[in-house]
Amino acid sequence: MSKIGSSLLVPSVQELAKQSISQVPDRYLVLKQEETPTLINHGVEPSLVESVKLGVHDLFNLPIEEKRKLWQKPGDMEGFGQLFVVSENQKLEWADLFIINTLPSYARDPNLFLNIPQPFRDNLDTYCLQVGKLCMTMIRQMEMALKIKPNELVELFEDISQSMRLNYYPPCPQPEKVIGLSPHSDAGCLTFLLQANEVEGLQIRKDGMWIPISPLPNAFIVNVGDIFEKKNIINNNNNMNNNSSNNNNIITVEKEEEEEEEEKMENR
Ligand SMILES: O=C(O)CCC(=O)C(=O)O
Repeated sequence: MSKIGSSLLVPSVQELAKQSISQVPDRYLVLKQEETPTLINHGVEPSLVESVKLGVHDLFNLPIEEKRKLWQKPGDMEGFGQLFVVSENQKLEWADLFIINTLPSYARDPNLFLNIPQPFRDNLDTYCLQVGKLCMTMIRQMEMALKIKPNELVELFEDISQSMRLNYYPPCPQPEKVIGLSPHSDAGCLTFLLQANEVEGLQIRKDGMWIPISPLPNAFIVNVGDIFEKKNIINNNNNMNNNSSNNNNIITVEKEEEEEEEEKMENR
């Protein structure tokens, strides 16, 4: 499995924030974010989601000595650190990230995955499988909504890899002068963004305007990534415009009858 890229090593923002500094180091200062569907009733167990949130909280609160064991290695992207840092002069984001390949399981770095404390590691494992299943359900529904030949997208994306990014934004003494995460599009197929608490900050760009997104309990923000958009523009030039004009941004996953039957069988 090839690496997804690399990033220069950067310090822990969480540790920096602990130093009760009144001024943010120069490197974090910046001169100074589309409506995306919010997904509820998604089938990922609420208790599992809560355990994962707790696990993320505990992971970022590990002592720095423990976190160092999970830090990015030079030339690698997985672990604690930041993404796309290519120069020592580059402005940094006011965030600590933890990046990990999650599926297929053989793509996991055992040195990293097996060092994630329990029970978070097992919960993460189950969570990733459930989100992976949700992703395929969404893709099937998008095929129908976009009138794409059945299974065409499913076949394209069913073996796609899954990775996870945990973003932690420590309190900042000069919040107006930094940026938590720079404006970006997601490179992959679909992103399921789980907001861990009620703190607002996420903005999505639509029609040239940045729109604040208020966190909803037990909901995912679903972002269509670059790969999916490109594939659909090429394959579905005409249908795209005609069928994607649904203004209702709260969507629920309707389970297909077949899946419901499967579940009934499993629960017997
Ligand atoms: O942490 C957030 O609210 C935004 C996360 C995000 O856009 C990303 O990780 O790509």
